Amino acid sequence: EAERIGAGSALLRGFALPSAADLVAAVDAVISAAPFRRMSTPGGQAMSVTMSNAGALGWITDRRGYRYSPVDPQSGRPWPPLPGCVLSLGRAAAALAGYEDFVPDACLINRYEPGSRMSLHQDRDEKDFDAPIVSISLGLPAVFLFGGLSRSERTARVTLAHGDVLVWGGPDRLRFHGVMPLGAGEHPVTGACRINLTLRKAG
Ligand code: MD5
Ligand code: FE
Repeated sequence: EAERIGAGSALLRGFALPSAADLVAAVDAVISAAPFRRMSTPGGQAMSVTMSNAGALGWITDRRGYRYSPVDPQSGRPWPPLPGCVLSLGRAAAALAGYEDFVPDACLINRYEPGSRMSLHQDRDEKDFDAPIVSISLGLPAVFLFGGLSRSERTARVTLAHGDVLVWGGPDRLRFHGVMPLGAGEHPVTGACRINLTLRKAG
């Protein structure tokens, strides 16, 4: 069932399909309190992906750098709580991949429209690299790039479709990765976009 991407990772195809409607409703509720917004890199470039967060901590970027914040800088209020259906799905996926005690405190929500992409990077803003990251894909498919531990290593590509769940941990936690520009399309559940939820232990 689980496809091994690397020694510490597992691709669970369709694992989120049974709860996809609940997940989309949960995202809608989060977004009504903390709308998707376009953030800028420390260098001043607007990202093409729009983002929001749920949980005790949320990932943000601005001129001062990349970091986690307990409050939404746009509202000054705490991020909406982590939805129960997201938490239970993420914990179940982590357990299937061999991470029994995953207690995420952050959920970054990325929204890709046609043309949106994410360039090759590592996720290094979390305190504890021993905890895995669980990624849930909803809506339009995307080509995901996963590389090695150095930027120059060649990347492999895997298509992530609606309902796919990826768990990254252990020796794969710090791999370089990115997302190719999203193709045009219309998905019955999300419309003309891809939504990616990443559950993290940030603090
Ligand atoms: C996405 N998001 O599809 C991806 C899914 C991000 C991001 O990359 O930072 O918001 S998370 C994929 C991931 C996380 C941690 C490690 C690895 C991949 N990896 O080692 O390849 O929007
Ligand atoms: Fe990332």
